Amino acid sequence: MWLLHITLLVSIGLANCECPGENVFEEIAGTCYYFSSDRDETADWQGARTICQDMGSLLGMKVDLSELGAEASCMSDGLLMERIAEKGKLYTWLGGTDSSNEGTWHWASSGRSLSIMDSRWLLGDPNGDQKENCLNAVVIGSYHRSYLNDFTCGSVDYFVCQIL
Ligand SMILES: [Ca+2]
Ligand SMILES: [Ca+2]
Repeated sequence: MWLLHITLLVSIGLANCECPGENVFEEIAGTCYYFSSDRDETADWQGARTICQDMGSLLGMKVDLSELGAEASCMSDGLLMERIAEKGKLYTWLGGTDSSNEGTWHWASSGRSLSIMDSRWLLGDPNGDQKENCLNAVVIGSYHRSYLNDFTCGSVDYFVCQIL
């Protein structure tokens, strides 16, 4: 399914917009994101990473699952979490994991750490111990907000890629 989108992306090319492929990536405060929910595209965490990275290979750019807390995208972090909530999907993969060292979270692409004290975690999360080693954004409908949540890596869900 995503091959179709890549073809679209390449055929549109790097036109005059800041993010490559018109209507493929969405710019939020200067950072480019790809929301798979716009195309009803789902994958498990590793599969989602691969899709993001393959996009990057085709574009000659570094693309991976989205990360929060990078200096270059600090302006867009909060807006991204809001945008995920607006998209309305319950779960959206982000690029964090604690699979290599249970309880120690880091962003897979950059290697930067993600504190379990970060205020963006859902109250009580991370809570999955060895069973939940991948990071998603969970949308709590009654608050219209998204929060960080550790989740089963094999779950097939929407995801958001970022040009890093
Ligand atoms: Ca875990
Ligand atoms: Ca959890």
